[in-house]
Amino acid sequence: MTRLQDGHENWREDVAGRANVEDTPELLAYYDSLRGFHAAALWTVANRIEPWEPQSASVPVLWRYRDLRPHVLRSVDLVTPEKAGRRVIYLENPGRREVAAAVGWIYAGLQVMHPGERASAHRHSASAIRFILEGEGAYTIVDGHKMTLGRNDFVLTPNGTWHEHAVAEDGTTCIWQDGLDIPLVNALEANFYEVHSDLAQAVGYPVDDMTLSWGNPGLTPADRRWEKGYSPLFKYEWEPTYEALCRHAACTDGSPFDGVLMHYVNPVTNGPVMQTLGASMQMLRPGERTRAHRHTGSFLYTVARGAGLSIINGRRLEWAERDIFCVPSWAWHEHHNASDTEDACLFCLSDLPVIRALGLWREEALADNDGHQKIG
Ligand code: GTQ
Repeated sequence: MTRLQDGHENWREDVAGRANVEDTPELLAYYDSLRGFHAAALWTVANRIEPWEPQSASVPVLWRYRDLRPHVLRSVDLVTPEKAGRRVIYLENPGRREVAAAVGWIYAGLQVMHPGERASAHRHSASAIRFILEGEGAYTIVDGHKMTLGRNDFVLTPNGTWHEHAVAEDGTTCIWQDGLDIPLVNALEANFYEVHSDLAQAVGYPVDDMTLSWGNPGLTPADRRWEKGYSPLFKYEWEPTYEALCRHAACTDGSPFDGVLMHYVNPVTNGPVMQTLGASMQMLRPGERTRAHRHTGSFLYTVARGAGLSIINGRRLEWAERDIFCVPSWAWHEHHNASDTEDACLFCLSDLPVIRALGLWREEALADNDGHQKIG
């Protein structure tokens, strides 16, 4: 297939059924006159706006925690949460700078807080998943429910809920990963933002009540109803997650592409934790090397445990615990646990609920080279 690019926005393709109109002085004058009426000829852009397959602007990136951490900590000396609103260093994908995305339409940042610090309460149309990377004493209040958070736990702050983050006086410096659908909600031009009138919420329920009530495997509370579009289980803890992975691993070979992969769910619907963002945890057993596949949806991985490497569109990224990396939509990817004795666990944040709800899911296995990519 030949793809010719003429001087301006004319992506010609010499393929039957695709646009292939040569520029002539007459046509160029015609395009100019259309522009005067805020209109244009489809055949000048058709091949670009309807590519044969997804063309992600995002590139595979590895954010090494040991490189970023000192810079994140330095922000504590430079700005206060009061002045900054949120003291966050965000992950900027070189292909997604204008929309402040880490990958696709997903925003992610590292937020740091010292013991006794508290960020103001607010709410917005964007939804968030906050995954704890380090420190003790972090908590988040979501619509009056206080959720305490430890390493590898995460908390939901769904679309429209009041939320604020803090670290207890007797805690330690905490760093967590914020993952939000901000770029998506902005792309849909539907983002509202409100600061709480008191800058803080009252805690209206017993601490951790949502997880205590809704987080019991196979049991649902008889005295509660829940009809919202997101999970009532605001907090998902690491220990039961890891236990579930080990239990499942004991009776499955797992997937050749994903190893042992489990999705976090809304216990009421068994569907994703929120309408726009999904979360999963994936275990790669000692020495496990997955086969390459690609699918739609944007994925941000955080290394919850272990070390290894991933090959993403032929690029080799070596990761260690706490590192973050992304797999853009339709990018080939395969993962390899570097250890022959320890498992590795990858926390994964994605826009899968959107992709699935809109009927846009597609998946393909790599057929060549025993299902492995060539590097370079
Ligand atoms: O805590 O709601 O990293 O609104 C960026 C935007 C966190 C939050 C971020 C936000 C938040």
